[in-house]
Amino acid sequence: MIPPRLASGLVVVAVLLGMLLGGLAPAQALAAPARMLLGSEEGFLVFEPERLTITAGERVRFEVGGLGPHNLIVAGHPDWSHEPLSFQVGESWEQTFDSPGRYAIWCEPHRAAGMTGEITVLAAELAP
Ligand SMILES: [Cu+2]
Repeated sequence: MIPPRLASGLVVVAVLLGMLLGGLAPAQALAAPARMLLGSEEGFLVFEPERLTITAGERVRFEVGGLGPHNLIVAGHPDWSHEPLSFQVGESWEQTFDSPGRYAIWCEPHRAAGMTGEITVLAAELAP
């Protein structure tokens, strides 16, 4: 058993070490990816959130949230799109968006049903 006082001291050291390393490493590599659901958990044919704003170079984790099949088409960017249909709730992939701009997105099978959205990629120098 580690005495409680020593244990809390170790936690403080771990947190400080984390902050130190966090300050040295590129923030981008450490930040958790933004997350977008394809299909809501209630089964609605939507992206959640419908609009997402990120910074160039940031990655987004796309995850099937409900009743598929869904895919992701990014206007003008077949390289960022995920054309294969995903059937399984929880299926996910990540994509990095490196060019600033506003990009319409949609799910091919459900575009007519309104499953559309937008991803805004801000230039890194404009980011807060
Ligand atoms: Cu869909």
